[in-house]
Amino acid sequence: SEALPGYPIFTVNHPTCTARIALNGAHVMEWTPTGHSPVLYLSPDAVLEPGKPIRGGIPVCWPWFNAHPTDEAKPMHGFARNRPWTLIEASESDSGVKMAFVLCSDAATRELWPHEFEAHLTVLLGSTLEVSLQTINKGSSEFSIAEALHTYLTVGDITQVTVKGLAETPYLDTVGARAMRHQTGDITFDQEVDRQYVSLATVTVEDPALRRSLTIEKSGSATTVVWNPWIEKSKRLADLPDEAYPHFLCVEAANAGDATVTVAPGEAHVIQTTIRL
Ligand code: TA6
Repeated sequence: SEALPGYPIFTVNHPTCTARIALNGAHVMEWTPTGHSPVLYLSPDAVLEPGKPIRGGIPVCWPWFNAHPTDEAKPMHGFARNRPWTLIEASESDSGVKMAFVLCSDAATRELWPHEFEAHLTVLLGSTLEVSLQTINKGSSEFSIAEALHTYLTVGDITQVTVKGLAETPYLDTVGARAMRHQTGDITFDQEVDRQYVSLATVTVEDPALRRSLTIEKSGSATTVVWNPWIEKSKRLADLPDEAYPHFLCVEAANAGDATVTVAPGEAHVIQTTIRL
């Protein structure tokens, strides 16, 4: 792991890919399949400090998405991305590297969310990237979660990108006054986009500037969030350069909005995203 005192970062060097994963938030920071340029976007201004979310890679937004439903003082996107997880497995095969992390309820999490849980993040790093988040209810009453694997993808030029797979899909537009709208045709970008699509579908990101297409498959996810902050919002984000927005797009496997997931005692729920070139 990298020399950042008190902030372990695991570096993966495998014939199929290189990657970096921070213990803070079990956060996949970077993934670069061999022979390709980096697929995940990591802000050069990302803050790498315990307890802080990392701008880029795949933030684990859990057990709520965006602001806490009733208490604005609680952290945006839940607490999983701000907590130190525990590495419980790291293994290698010809196809890549598997790493598994766990976050268990404790006094600190109970302050924020009064439920007993285990959260398991499993990452398969190879020529494709597969990230699974399993929620286990270890308590005696059911609980509901909202969540997202908040993937930041590197793109060459957002103004040339086309997102396919969400045509004719309803979505919650959260830019300005929140409103339900209907997607006609492919998604293109000429302003801030922050949309929660009600969709189980596989999404393709066509990026002519980098001459590549990325395919984002999902399971256990009823929502696909598509976000680019554009100029004004980028200027309000201290950990993102103002001129960075043309070079990334978030396509997130999520359960957000009305698609919260209820987990009964002793039961488990899994959300997964797979990224392939
Ligand atoms: O995924 C889209 C979104 O909800 C945006 O509204 C924006 O807030 C983004 O997440 C980033 O949130 P963060 O707390 O990481 O700055």
